[in-house]
Amino acid sequence: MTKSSGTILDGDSRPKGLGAGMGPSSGAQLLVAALEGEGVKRIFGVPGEENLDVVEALRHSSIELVLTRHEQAAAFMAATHGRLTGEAGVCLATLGPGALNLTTGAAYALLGAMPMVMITGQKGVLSRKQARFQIVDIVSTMTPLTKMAHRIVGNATIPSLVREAFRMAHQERPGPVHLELPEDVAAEEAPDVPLVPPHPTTLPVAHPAALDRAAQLIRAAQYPLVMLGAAASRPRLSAALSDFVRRVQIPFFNTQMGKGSVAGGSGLYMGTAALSARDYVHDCVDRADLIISIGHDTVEKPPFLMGPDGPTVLHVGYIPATVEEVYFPHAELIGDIGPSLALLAERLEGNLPRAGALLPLRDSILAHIAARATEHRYPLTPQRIVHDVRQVMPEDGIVCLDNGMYKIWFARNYRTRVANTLLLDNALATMGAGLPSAMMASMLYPDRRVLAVCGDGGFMMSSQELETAVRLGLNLVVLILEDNAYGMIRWKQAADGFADFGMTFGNPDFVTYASAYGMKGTRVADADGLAPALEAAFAAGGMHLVAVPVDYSENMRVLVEELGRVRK
Ligand SMILES: Cc1ncc(C[n+]2csc(CCOP(=O)(O)OP(=O)(O)O)c2C)c(N)n1
Ligand SMILES: [Mg+2]
Repeated sequence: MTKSSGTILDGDSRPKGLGAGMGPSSGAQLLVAALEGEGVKRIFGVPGEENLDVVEALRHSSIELVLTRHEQAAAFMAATHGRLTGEAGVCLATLGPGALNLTTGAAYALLGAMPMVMITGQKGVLSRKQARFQIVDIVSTMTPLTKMAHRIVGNATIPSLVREAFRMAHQERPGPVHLELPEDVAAEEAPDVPLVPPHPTTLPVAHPAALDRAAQLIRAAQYPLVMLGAAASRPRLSAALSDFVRRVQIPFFNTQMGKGSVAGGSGLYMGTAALSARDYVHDCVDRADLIISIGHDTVEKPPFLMGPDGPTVLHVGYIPATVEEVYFPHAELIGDIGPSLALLAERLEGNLPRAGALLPLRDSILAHIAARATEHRYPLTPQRIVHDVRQVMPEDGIVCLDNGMYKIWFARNYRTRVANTLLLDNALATMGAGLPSAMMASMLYPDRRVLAVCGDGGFMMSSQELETAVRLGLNLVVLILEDNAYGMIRWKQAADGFADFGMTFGNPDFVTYASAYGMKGTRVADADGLAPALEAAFAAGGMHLVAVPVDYSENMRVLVEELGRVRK
């Protein structure tokens, strides 16, 4: 057994990866070589002493180690890498406390179907020189939070396990996987085993019989409506999906996570279901006799509630629908969604006289949603904030939301014309992911405007990552909505008839807070100040924080009184 770091990998002169006929000589080096073989460019994380062999191998690799200030942020970033590119993001943590800090990120990726690979360290397994110090059964902890959780106990298995981990992470339905590499296994000499290279895969397309059945249902419908769900936002799908909608001309609405998946101003958008019932978009949902539900994933808060007398639902998905009390499709079209939809469009194009039967409802739905968007009030209304943000964001700009009351307003009111330009989490719906997800978007798309939108509660759950963002030299604007409260819960409390209790807090002066990180900060001081502040922040480049006071009395007025009931 040799501790290889510093002996074989001497200095910085070694070629990247496995070059120059020099095979990896430790488990850690073999792991890093396998990650390079998967095309990994960056690893996000917080190492511990149990990862030091891996860190040393990374030092000599082509992979960049991106330190974060909390493991949770590393996982949110890696998951968002997977969500935006379709390629698993990778994060790294040490044993026990470090690995436990990845768990919320694991759940975020599992519920959100985001491919991610988590690597954690562990004390030696061949001997126990530190008894049970810091030892937690992380593989068991990760098992219900991942598609696969595995301890590496022998270096010969590393190439196949890494390949299997990426295969599992990417395979529909995508998600997180976990590999634990104990420090003595990492340091142990690696046998001469070849890497397992990835190969291109092609998903099966829906069966002709299923396509015929689906086409028949759609042709028979008097009021057909398309619903685009979370899986409609898979990066590989956007062109095919837009093409399908253009060819069949059936109006569509989307779930929160399906937003933007049809490109451009199709004229067929009927709204976003941010609530489960009785929002304006449900005017058309309630009238539809057939809903073609593309990529719906029941991790999302239900976009409509199926009942015994509701419309027929045709589920189009990479995988079959999960049956729920509120979602039990009557027919399914399963297979690679893009090519399956192309075959379906062939059967339908030019042959659907009732395609646009629900379109007459469109203007009134969209007009209701756009109401009061420019109201001159201070603190600003949520509608005004959404409106002003849309004004300064180009079509390809990316808005990344944390979780709070404003998410409902952005989901309902923010119009998107490009896939994955409003990133929100309607699956785990965790606070704290907004800033890290925006950091990842900004790293991947440095030429696009990226805006994180956070409540004053959620922002403070990951605000330490401002240091990471400044250190990485990112261009990013962070908008904080200040109500000095956990506003969403305060709203629910009021809507449910409880007394106003226990939901308010104080805040730091966000402008001073920003300057402590070496970034610029602005506080919006009047009703017309938001758009110019955001514009100036983007124009200046670099990291910028904008704080805006928000008036949440609109929550009650619109979402409870106007829409006629309290929603769960
Ligand atoms: C990690 C986590 N803790 C608690 C919650 C429950 N929760 C949902 S929204 C919310 C309040 C969010 O407050 P803030 O970020 O200030 O946004 P606001 O609603 O005030 O705009 C809470 C506590 C959650 N979703 N995630
Ligand atoms: Mg708040």
